[in-house]
Amino acid sequence: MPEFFQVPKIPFEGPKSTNPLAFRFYNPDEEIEGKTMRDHLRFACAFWHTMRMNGSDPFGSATMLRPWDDGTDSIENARKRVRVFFEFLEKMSIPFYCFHDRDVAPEGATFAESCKNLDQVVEVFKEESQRTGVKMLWGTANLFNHPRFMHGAATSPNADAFAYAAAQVKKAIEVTKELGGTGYTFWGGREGYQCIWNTDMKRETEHLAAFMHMAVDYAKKIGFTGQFYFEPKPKEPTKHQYDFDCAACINFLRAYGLEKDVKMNIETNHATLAGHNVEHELEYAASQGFLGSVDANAGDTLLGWDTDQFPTDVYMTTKMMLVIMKYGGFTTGGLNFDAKVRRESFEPIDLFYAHIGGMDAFAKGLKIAAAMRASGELEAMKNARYQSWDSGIGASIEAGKESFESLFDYMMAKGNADANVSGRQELFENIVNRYLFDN
Ligand code: XUL
Ligand code: CO
Repeated sequence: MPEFFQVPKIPFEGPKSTNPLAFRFYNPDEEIEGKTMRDHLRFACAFWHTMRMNGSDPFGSATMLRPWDDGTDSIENARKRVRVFFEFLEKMSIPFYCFHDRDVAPEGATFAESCKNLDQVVEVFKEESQRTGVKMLWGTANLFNHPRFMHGAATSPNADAFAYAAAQVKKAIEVTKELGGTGYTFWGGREGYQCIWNTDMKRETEHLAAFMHMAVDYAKKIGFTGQFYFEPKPKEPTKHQYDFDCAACINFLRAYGLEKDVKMNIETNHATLAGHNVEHELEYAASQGFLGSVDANAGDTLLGWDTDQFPTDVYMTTKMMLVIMKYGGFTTGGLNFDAKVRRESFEPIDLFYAHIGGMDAFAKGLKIAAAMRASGELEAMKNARYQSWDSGIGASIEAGKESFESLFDYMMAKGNADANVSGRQELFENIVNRYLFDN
């Protein structure tokens, strides 16, 4: 088989290496807390970005040099892209991949033709997955590109758009099952609205719930045991997305009885668009029992849209790994690079630099987080802030033994609350930096 990239398999060379095509920290077999880095991080590559982004933006046309791609929508070209993709995954030691149905296979003139196109490409995924051992992390359906979804899919005022989307997701779940995928993601796409005057919000959210129930029911029927994920994003493309953030999504899942079947897929750049940090979203979801998977990327601090950049900030990856490890790590989920190279980074080799950077940033974050966990220093300082809850009145409140009346009597007798203790934020931050510098 021809090689599409003139790049050798990326080796691990250790922290002293200056080879730009080597890992300095990502050493897949290295064990941390009794588990390999590969299993902690469960990296996945996003087909839509790595294989399909052509560098166009609203002001400029395509820039990417992709010599293997003939630029057509033919099935042959689509099948070839899959071979190229797996060569990349193998060379990068990335164990998982994700795709939308329409990234991998062209839309046909009819729904039946689209399904047939997809089957022809899935055939190659199956072959390549068997050859390389690289597996599907999660599948999904593109319910936002085609004009039929201009008003949304499950939340469209057009019942036929809903029906088309349902048919498409049925097929996408089948394909995910066929490829042994361990998850299926719902990202809202256009599930939201632009204008309250023409929108029946209640009806639309009920339709979205009905849609997800149909997906869960069908998965059970065919024995698809993968985890469903809901991916929050507050805006873009619509002004008000119904899946704004983890809190909104979890409320939606609980309100409509989906909380047992759907967890969260949390994306860094979506968190920042919602005015949160990703660690906030991770902690919120995980503490409520909804941590599923992560779309690992980064936004630009000065830009207010979804720039989907590769994550390189070790401070951020450390915070992310701390939450993920605190809640026992990934089961079905992983770190999917929902990230694209910049329009100006148009050569194939930039795909390698980008993924190496992201993987090393997370490997380093994992190591720092493990060192923090091993010493327990920060955890102990945090726990000390809450020591008033460990005994006396605090322990009694936590045990459910107190009421407003008993606390009224308690304070009447005591006269005043105990003095507060400093939060020591700056000290915490300095200690965090010590771990960053020393590990
Ligand atoms: C869009 C986005 C999607 C989902 C999958 O912002 O993140 O690519 O991850 O549909
Ligand atoms: Co995403």
